[in-house]
Amino acid sequence: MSLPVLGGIIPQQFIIANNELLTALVLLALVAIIGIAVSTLFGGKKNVKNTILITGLPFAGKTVIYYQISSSKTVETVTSIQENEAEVALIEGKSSIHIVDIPGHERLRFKFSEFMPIARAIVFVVDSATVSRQSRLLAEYLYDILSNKFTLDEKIPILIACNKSDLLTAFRKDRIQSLLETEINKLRHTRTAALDTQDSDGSENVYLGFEGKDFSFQDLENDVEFIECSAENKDIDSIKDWMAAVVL
Ligand SMILES: Nc1nc2c(ncn2[C@@H]2O[C@H](COP(=O)(O)OP(=O)(O)OP(=O)(O)O)[C@@H](O)[C@H]2O)c(=O)[nH]1
Ligand SMILES: [Mg+2]
Repeated sequence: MSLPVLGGIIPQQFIIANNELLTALVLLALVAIIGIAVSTLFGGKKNVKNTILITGLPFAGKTVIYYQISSSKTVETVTSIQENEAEVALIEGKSSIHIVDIPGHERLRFKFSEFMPIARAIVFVVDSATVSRQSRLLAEYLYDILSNKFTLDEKIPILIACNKSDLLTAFRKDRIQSLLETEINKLRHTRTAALDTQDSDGSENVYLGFEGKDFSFQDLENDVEFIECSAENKDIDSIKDWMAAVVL
């Protein structure tokens, strides 16, 4: 029997067993299968965004912090030459998060951009004792992170962890914040003077903050928080709490 279901939309040679109703049902089933596949694929991607990146310049304390969070151990470290990755259950009973410690070496630091598509949050670790000497380098790396396409589009929250607060020469977080703001302010002009193209690491030549106003982290759409910590003293609960809060 042949019902005029497809009304001649599909050429006769594609009609299964000469039955339009059967053909229509098969088509519907195909559309449903494709729909389910697409929603699983894209719905799943959202769940994949449970990665927290630990970034910062060399010697800031990233790997020590990474091991304290992932295995509650204090380890002797050497300069990282590749990233460390772990699944960590920050809150008992809650699903685990993926933590990635990115090497700080200038030739490896770009790797942070490879993880940006799955990044939920970023911890930027600063050595509070050398911050005045390193302010330019810190601002440059931070600028790359803040102007990254994913940071901007998804308003990725950023924690600036002012580590090594146990050292007598360590700067307090307020001073670190204003040093970084001053340095980023200077960088804004040079960065935006470059050609209006996207860099290979995915950072765009965006002007951070408002034109005609000194740069302030408060002017960003991202939530940027500063905390003081000391991996040496195992005083990193503020990092763990922040991580737990952003993935909730
Ligand atoms: N005093 C003090 N030293 C620390 C603290 N955290 C880390 N360190 C020391 O700083 C040095 C560098 O620590 P790492 O964790 O290896 O540094 P990193 O940021 O991973 O460095 P790269 O892998 O080179 O990017 C080590 O000697 C640590 O013991 C801290 O809170 N206080
Ligand atoms: Mg390291």
